[in-house]
Amino acid sequence: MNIGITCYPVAGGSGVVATELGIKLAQKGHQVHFIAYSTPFRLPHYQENLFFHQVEVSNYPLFKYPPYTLTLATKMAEVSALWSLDILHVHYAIPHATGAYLAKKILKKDKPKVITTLHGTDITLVGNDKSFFHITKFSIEESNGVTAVSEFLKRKTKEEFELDKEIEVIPNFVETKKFDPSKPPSKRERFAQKEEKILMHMSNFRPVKRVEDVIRVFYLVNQKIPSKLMLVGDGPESSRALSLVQKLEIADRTIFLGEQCGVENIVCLGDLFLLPSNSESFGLAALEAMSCGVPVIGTKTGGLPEVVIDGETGYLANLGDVDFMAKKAIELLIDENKLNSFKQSARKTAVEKFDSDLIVPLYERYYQRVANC
Ligand code: GMT
Repeated sequence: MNIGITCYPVAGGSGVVATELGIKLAQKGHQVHFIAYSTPFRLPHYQENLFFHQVEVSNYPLFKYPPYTLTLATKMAEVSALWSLDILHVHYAIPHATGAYLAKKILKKDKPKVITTLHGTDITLVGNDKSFFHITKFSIEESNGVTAVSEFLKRKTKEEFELDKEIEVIPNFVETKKFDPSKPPSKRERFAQKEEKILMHMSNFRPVKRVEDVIRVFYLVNQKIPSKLMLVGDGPESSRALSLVQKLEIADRTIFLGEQCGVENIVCLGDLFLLPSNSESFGLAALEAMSCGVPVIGTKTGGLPEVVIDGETGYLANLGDVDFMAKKAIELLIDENKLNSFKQSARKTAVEKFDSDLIVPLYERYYQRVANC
């Protein structure tokens, strides 16, 4: 099939899923056209069947706010016509589903069919901000197909927007051959002594991630167990995180790595992964950690319970219950047998439930179904 994919090209779960999906589809012989304002950050330099089309952002002086959705829609229409796209798959409702709707109006054709994948904050944060409510609801309703990355997100979307529309749940996936604990990662000794455990967190450091909870959990764990905290990513909460680390006097045990490429080499160094978010629609970072054989300590909110099996591949706590998370982390880290069994279960779950070879065909089947409607 000829497939257009639009996503946010910067670091972040939805961009990662869209890019990895495009790469896999291209490997399987589909022609994949990315349409975005810059090259998606996980896109390889060159791969057969993969194309990138840049959306211009006009800086004409009259435009205090450049109308990105309009240039996006124009580019979507151009690429759809030129490359006879069958499917235009947009990730994140705002503004991508709206751009796709406009592109279809420009084209005045039945093809391409528009599929919108909802990732989470497009619904939980952006979508129900009153100023975006109607356009989000409209753009979802006008899509030919809609998918959500978890049952939680499907329920939430239907409730928030009072939608009757069918939403297909296709969970996120991980390439378990890449996020593989048996591959030797970057040198562990660069970050921690042999006897020290490594706790890991990776996110875009937005308030929803509760990075301060990550640091407080580590602070309690570190009082009992020689350990290091590795923080991967960057974002608006980075400065607060840095201040808290200094206040708690654990700066010598905390490693801020910032945004990184090749995170599979870093995440595999962890003994435990911390994700105490307010609400994750899925928690792709947790899945990538599990694929590396790293158990997850997170919160029993949102879609995370669909990924992490409480008491088997990690532990899930009430929101903000830092003491419980620290207690469970210590329990695991001092019991080598238990830790190993959790590590094995985490890897097994990722391989058996969320491997890209299992999930990508679900998208292909869904494309076919929508294309034939
Ligand atoms: O995590 C973020 O804030 C970024 C966001 C995105 O759209 O890039 O992530 C969302 O989509 C990911 C991929 O489907 C999910 O794994 C994350 O759970 C979800 N984030 C939230 O729901 C907060």
